[in-house]
Amino acid sequence: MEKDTLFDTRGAGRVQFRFDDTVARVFPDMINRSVPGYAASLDGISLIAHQVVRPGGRVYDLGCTLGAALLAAAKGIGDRPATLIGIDNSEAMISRCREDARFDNQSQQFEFELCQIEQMSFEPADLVILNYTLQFLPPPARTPVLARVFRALRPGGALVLAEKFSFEAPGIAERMTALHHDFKRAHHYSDLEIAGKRAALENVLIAETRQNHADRLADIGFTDIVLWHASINFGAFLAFRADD
Ligand code: GEK
Repeated sequence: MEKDTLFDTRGAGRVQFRFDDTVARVFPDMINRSVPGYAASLDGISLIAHQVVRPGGRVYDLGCTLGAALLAAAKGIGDRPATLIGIDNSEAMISRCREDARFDNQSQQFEFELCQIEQMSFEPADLVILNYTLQFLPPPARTPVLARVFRALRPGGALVLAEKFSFEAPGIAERMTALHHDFKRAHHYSDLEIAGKRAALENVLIAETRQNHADRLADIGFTDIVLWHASINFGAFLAFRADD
């Protein structure tokens, strides 16, 4: 796995964060060292996929990057046939997925599409995953995307929504940011790298509070909304389209 050094001495030069080829090369290292609980969220996706994906079902991973969440879902689905579709608007990511041998020789069929999540149309689905992706969509686009996801889900189908969270109370926000930075230091990012990445993500990653997310999901019509995973200022919701 190539080590993420994008924000070391060259950090100041990277003005705005983009999911380009330099990020694609180091992505697994970057996300594991930057997102507390990332591996646990993938483990949870396996368990959830095991429960909700029926034989012949369909799974979407929106903002699939290198397809880690799809592989996790496939693990949970086991030998049931299913179609797993990865969507990303980064050419660097989708071309890597298409060449990745891990998506061959499985019971499931994998498809990768280069497109904007905001512009896609969905086929009926058992499970839709947004694993740390919604936070990169412009805020006004978020409700329409989630509403289309809801309509695409079959009754009993589920959404996994993992995000970075913001906090309204300034004291809590400060503490969570300090803990997150300590997490990164513990994973051998320097203060320069932490500051460089933070500046590059400004206005690119726009986090919302847990309450905002939960309220929006409920307004759209999701039921049994639960925060099933949390680690410092990151976490994941599970939400269902009720059975008819
Ligand atoms: C994982 N889910 O490893 N349309 C399509 N893709 C987009 C859009 C958009 N509008 N905006 C951002 N992306 C992955 C991790 S990373 C999260 C998800 C992170 C894509 C973007 O190109 C990137 O690949 C992904 O969303 C976000 O489980 O790096 O913190």
